[in-house]
This record gives sequence, structure tokens and C-alpha cells, in this order.
Amino acid sequence: PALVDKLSAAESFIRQFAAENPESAGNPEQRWRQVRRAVESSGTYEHTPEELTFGARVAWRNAARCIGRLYWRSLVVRDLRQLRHPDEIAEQCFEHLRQATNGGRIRPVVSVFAPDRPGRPAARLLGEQLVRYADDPLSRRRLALARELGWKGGKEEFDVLPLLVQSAPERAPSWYELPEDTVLEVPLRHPEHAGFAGLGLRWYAVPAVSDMTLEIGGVSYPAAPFNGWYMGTEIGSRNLGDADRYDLLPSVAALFELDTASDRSLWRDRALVELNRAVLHSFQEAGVTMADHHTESTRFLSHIERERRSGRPVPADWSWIVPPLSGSATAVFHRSYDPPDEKLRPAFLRRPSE
Ligand code: HEM
Ligand code: NRG
Repeated sequence: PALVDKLSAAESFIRQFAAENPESAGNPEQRWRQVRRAVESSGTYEHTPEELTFGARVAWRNAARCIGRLYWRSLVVRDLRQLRHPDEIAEQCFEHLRQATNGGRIRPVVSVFAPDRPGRPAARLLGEQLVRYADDPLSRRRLALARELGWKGGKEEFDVLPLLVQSAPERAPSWYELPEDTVLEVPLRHPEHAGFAGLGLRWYAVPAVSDMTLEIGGVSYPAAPFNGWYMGTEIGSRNLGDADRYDLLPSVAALFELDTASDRSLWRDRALVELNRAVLHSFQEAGVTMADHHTESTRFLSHIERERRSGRPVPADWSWIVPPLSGSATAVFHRSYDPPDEKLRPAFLRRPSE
């Protein structure tokens, strides 16, 4: 049955590629015969570079939880399928960060490493993003694993965790300290309150998700880190504000002398706004690309309209699309969306956590 599924996934992808790329696809029947023979004899097949690029872009287009999909056609796809050794994978993850950072003018990039093959799972990146901080409660497991492997860092605030690359399930992961020139960071200041900088907060510029499997036409690419730019609320509301993350609302409220004795003073809400203003202000001043939630919401509705003109639905998950600040003040709140379809491919898939 696995082979049958693989064949039907491959066939629908080859046909989709031809239908959406009539000028470059050549004869789909011929390509399909070639792919079918490869799958029948070896259990898998190889995408052409054009298929890989298209497949990765459509996986982004299909990401129902992503508000940033307007620019899906411009995704830069790095074809690194020949790389399997952890040292080479780590080196290219660092190069990914350099190219994506681009001095602050962030470019959306995905790096595609070797796919799984029958009986031979490919290398994986352990940890949910290429850049993560050791003192972020979300990274407790990666921190513990890095320490077990011999990493000595993580004693200061906002220490960047090493990259963990596992070449095969039975092998111990290798760890790599991120080179200085790969991690651009922004110290956080508030546009009016000079004391804010004293909190000593910072965040990194590039969110590069590394724990999802890119699936295209029945082929799984478990190491395919991707990035776009941040929407401010991801940092200002969730990473710094959530009680089980940096939990900073009480400190911000104290700084602004808000009345924390009563929930009805809305001190949490006011602290969230000031924290989010500081994030947007600091990235702006540092010249690092970041979207605010109002602009990104408007762009997402343009995306839906543009896709409608191309005859395509835009599956979207309301609870992920609506920003975690002032939801009803953004345009995306006041409507419903085409339902997400978990069978839709190509896709970035959640991987059971390691
Ligand atoms: C999720 C924004 C680029 C794929 C999200 C989320 C936001 C977002 C706000 C929700 C995250 C959360 O609540 O934790 C953006 C912005 C981008 C961008 C502003 C700027 C260009 C990309 C790119 C890809 C992508 C380049 C893939 C090539 C996804 C996926 C999810 C997601 C798969 C769901 C993640 C999950 O299930 O945890 N995006 N995104 N996004 N985005 Fe994007
Ligand atoms: N909320 C996470 C990042 C998830 C993906 N967000 C993006 N993706 N913007 C965080 O670190 O806050 N992207 O590819 O740009």
C-alpha cells in the first residue's frame, strides 16, 4: 500500500506541476512514465530542480496557519539534496542564515537537504528553529540534549543554543555552535520610555523553522529549514509575553507603573501594547524587516483575492491567522476562510517531536 500511495502522490504532483507551469513542464505523460518506472524499481524518484522549487513554494502557499503567504512565489529554494554529512548540513544552515538575513533586508528562503529513502531515513535538525535561546522555557529539551552532548554554554541570558544535527535515528546528534556572523539580533528599546532598554531584552532577526518535514509528490524532506520575517506580535505578544515563555508582562507593567492590583485596569493589555511597540520600534531602528499585524493582515486579504483570481482556494486556520493582539482591530478577524485540508500537498508537516 505504501508504494501505491507514493505513486498516486507522485502522479498528482507531476500533473499539478505541468498544469501550473505549462511553459516549462514539457510532456507530463512522458515525465510521469519516467517517475512511475523509478518508483516501481527503486521505491522513490528524484525531483527536477524546477519541480523542487515549485513544490516548496506551493507547500508555503498551502500552509493554512501562515498569514505571510502573499509572497509565496518569491521563495528562494536552495537545492542541497546531495548533502548528508552533519558537518556539511550545519555549514549550509549557517549559509542559509547569512543569505536570509541579508544585512537586515530579510529574504524568505528554504534549504532542502537529502530526502528520506526507502529503509534509509535522512538527516534531521533537532530543535524547532535554527536560532533559539537557551533560557527560553520552550527550548528546555534542546538545552538538556545539548548539555548531554557536551555543550557548556547557556549560562547567560539570551545565549544562542547550538545547532543539533542527527544523521540517522540510531546515531547521536552532532552539535555546532552558530558562528557570530550568522545570528543578527536586535536589542529592544521603547520609543518613549528610556528605562525600557534597562530590561536587557533582545530577539533574533530571522525565524527559521527547522522541525517540519517538506513533503512533495510523495517524497519527504525532513531537513528543510525555512524562514520569512517576523510579525511583531510573535515576539511581543507570545515569545516575551506568554506566562510559560519569558513572562514579561509583570515587569513591563512595573516599568510603566500600571495598576496591577486589579485585572480590570487592563494592565496586561497595556503592557502587551508597550511591549509590541518596543519590538516594532527596535526592529525598525535596526533596519531589520518586520511586519506589524495590521499590515500583514491586509496583505493576507490581498493574497486571498489574488488567489481567487487564479481560481484557487486559500485554506486558512482562523485561530492561527488572527494575531495575538487586538484581533478584532485587524481585517482578518471579521470573516471565515476555506477550511484547512490535512491531505493537501505539497505541505510542510509537523513532525512528531524528537
Ligand atoms: C506560520 C508569518 C513566511 C510557512 C506562521 C505564523 C505567522 C507567520 C505569524 C504563525 C506562527 C505562530 O503563531 O507561531 C509569516 C510571515 C512571513 C512568513 C510574516 C514572511 C514572509 C513563511 C515562509 C514559509 C512559512 C517563507 C515556508 C516556506 C509557515 C508554516 C507555518 C507558518 C508552515 C505553520 C507553523 C506551525 O504549524 O507551527 N507564519 N510567515 N511562512 N508559516 Fe509563515
Ligand atoms: N512563532 C515563532 C515562529 C513561527 C513562524 N513564523 C514566521 N515564519 N514568521 C516564533 O519564533 O515566534 N516565517 O517563516 O517567517
